[in-house]
Amino acid sequence: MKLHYKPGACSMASHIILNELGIPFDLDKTDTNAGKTEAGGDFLQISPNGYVPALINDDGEIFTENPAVLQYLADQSPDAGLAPAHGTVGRVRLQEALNFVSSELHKSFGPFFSGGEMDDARRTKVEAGVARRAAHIERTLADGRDYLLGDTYSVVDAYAFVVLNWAGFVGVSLDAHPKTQAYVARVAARPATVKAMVAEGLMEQPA
Ligand SMILES: N[C@@H](CCC(=O)N[C@@H](CS)C(=O)NCC(=O)O)C(=O)O
Repeated sequence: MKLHYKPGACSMASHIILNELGIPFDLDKTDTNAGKTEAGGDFLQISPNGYVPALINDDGEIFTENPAVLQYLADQSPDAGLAPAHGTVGRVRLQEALNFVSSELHKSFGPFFSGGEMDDARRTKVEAGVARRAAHIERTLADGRDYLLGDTYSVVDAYAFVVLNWAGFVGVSLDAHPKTQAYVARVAARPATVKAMVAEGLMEQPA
């Protein structure tokens, strides 16, 4: 398999899950602005929408869109238990959570990365939007569960972690959401997460 990624971007969720599953894979760092991949490919030929992640399986099938890519990966190793079985309430809960992270939490960070300057009023509004979505994560964790689906880690935790971790990079405080902060730290400490962050150049290899 090959994962097209940008350091620290949402594609890191798939990178973490590939590590969690121990599936052999290659990484191809992608410059989405230039539409070029490090290996010399024309990224728009691979993924016409021009954004990561794009996952190419060993049959040459290309998958995009985080919720689909993450479920595809989980389904490669069902025994690893990173997604509930198809046709169960648990699977619907996973899809519900993945869609929330994708269309609500992830997109609420969009203005920070769209390149335009934000004046104070706009920034306050954007931060409030992030806070509203973080409050949903906080409510989900309110019953003391360790992960978004319960006590078991699943693919949505990798995705939620990557997105919530952007808060620190863009200077948005999660102090009002202590369970969410503890959750981010919990997922950050997993060896598969550390390995992906080191490989993407986001942190030094811990001693
Ligand atoms: N709907 C897509 C969105 C993916 C996305 O927003 N990717 C960002 C990185 S987090 C990206 O590649 N942006 C570059 C661009 O749009 O040019 C998904 O869920 O996979």
